[in-house]
Amino acid sequence: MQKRLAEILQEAKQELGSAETLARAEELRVRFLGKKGELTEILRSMGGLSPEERKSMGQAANSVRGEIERMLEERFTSLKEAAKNLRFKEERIDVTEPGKVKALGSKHPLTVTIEEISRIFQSMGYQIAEGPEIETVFNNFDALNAAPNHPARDMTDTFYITEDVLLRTQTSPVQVRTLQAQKPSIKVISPGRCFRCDTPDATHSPMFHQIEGLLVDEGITMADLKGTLDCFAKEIFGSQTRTKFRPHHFPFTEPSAEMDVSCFKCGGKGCRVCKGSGWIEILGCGMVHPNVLAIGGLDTEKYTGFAFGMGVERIAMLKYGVDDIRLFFENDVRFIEQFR
Ligand code: 2U9
Repeated sequence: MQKRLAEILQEAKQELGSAETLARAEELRVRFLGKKGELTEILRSMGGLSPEERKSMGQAANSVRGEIERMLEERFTSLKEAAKNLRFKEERIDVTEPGKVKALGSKHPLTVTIEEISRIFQSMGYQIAEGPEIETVFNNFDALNAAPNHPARDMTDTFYITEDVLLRTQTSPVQVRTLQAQKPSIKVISPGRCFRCDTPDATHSPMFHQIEGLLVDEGITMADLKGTLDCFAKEIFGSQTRTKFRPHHFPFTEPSAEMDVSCFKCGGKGCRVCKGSGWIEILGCGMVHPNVLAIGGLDTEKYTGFAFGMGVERIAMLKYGVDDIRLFFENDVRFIEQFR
């Protein structure tokens, strides 16, 4: 039995010496010290020995057990230490490494322009009105006093869905809806997408954006129109900006005009931006035609109003020096990110 004990100790020494993993060390612990292990068997079988033999064998077996326990403890400690060091090595973070820069998105320049124009009119008390991009021919043309043979109605200029339904060519139908739904005073702007059968080039796009405005109340005159739009021009192009109004024609307004602003680049002396004239055309406007007010159900003796409309792309191109409208719709990040 003594011999066997010495062998067990020797085996345990050898096996533990080559145990490379915690799982293997645990396996050996069970094998040598577990309830079914040989050492336990030996201790259990000592009942049949004489008291002297039992004493000396017990001491020997316990000393072997103690020695194996000590070796196991030592092995477990060193394997745990090694596992910890390996984890530290694997999970090591180099805090001096430069961070990965995440590409940040930015607002589209047309969104920025719409927001700026909207903010200016909102500060003057205008509400924002929105409406469908698919409209009736009535709201897009008839209600706006467009003659039955008006060229804009032509199939080659307008995207028709059916004979009576189309993609709106301007945001005016939104104001038509407002006139039908609300009583004066009416004070709205309508930013939105519009569609015309245009072949894309540097200044044309079949999809573009407009902001139109409408104010209707008692006693509204051309002076209100001029004051409002002059104020808008100074807000968006700077307080030095001067405005001038040139007669024009629209079916929905009478009288009608186009508003020019003094060139924000050269101040009016003449440069590349204003093509030497000192002035830049910005928008169209006029006093709402009585026919339009009447179709909207208003008493034209009591109410008058003014309206205006501008192309958002044109304003954005001027403000940001963009020379091709198609750049707005190509979604090239190298273009978009310049407006951050
Ligand atoms: C109602 C009454 C009147 C809207 C108006 C303009 C003048 C205008 C153009 C600017 C450049 C269109 O994008 S553009 O080509 N628009 O000049 N628009 S007054 O007048 C209205 C609208 C609705 C009920």
